[in-house]
Amino acid sequence: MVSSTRILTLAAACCAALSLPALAGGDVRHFLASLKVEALAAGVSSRTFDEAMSGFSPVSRIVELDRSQPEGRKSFAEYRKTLLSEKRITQGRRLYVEEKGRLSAMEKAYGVPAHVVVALWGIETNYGAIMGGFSVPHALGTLAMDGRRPDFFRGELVRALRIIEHGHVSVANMKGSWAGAMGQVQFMPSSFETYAVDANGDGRRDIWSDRDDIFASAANYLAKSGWKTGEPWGVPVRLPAGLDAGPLAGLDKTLPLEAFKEMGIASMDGKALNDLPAEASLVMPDGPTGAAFLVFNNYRVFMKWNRSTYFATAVGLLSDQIGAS
Ligand SMILES: [Ca+2]
Repeated sequence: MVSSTRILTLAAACCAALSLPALAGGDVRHFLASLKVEALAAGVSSRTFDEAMSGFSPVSRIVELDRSQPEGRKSFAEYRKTLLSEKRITQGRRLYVEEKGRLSAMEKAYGVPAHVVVALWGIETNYGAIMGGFSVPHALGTLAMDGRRPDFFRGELVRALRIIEHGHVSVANMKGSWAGAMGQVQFMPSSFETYAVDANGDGRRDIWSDRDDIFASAANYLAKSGWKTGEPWGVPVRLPAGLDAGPLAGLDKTLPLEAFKEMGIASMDGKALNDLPAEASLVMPDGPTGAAFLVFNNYRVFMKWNRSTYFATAVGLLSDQIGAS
């Protein structure tokens, strides 16, 4: 049965979408005309533009999703349970072994460990299974017309068209999330232009279907964002009873590891924290009563990929599970 609240929500969503000036045909034509001038100036051919934007009108589902942001009602404990399922861990371990050849080449080239790249791939798209089924140009066009950060999304759209122009992907295969994140590593077009790599030398940077390119592109992103080879992302820790962790927690506070050790903070099995980077921050995604982690430089690198402690911690924990296999 559909509740009345649900009906009201649907009605609100429907009318919010319909009230968009973007949905008026004349505005779409005007938008496309001015966008085309910009795209052509950025090196996109008229043919590519017409093919990619053919039949474009703002996608009301995307407007709805965009307006229901921000997420984050879930606790980290719940998020972790979903993302670090047994199935995802097992599959990650299997792929880590199966893809040893490609992953070793990637490790050698970028200094980023294989288990970290496999974990990112697993968290982003469940190892390529869920890339999002939206046309990236149409999704970005919708967000560019929708008023929230129009310049950002318009710039991303022009880049998306340029990626097609350069032959990295066809219009039909340029699929991604509703927010325009593309392929198996969910790069925005600007990240693609900066970090995507053609690792197998076929002239295309194919983050949609080529695992050489997918692994190398993810590793290149991390390497260029300051990854320190040989350092861990972080470590789950146990706090001593009675420690008031609230004022210590947060990425804005960095302390010598020794200071945390002196407070009695230890590894989960109660052992001393040795062989770790000299500076750390304490992260407690669910607040002072939840799980605690001491994190290092490479955790901040995860956060350059996605500015969420939930995301960064989940990638780190999954990488530990995969690496321990
Ligand atoms: Ca390639």
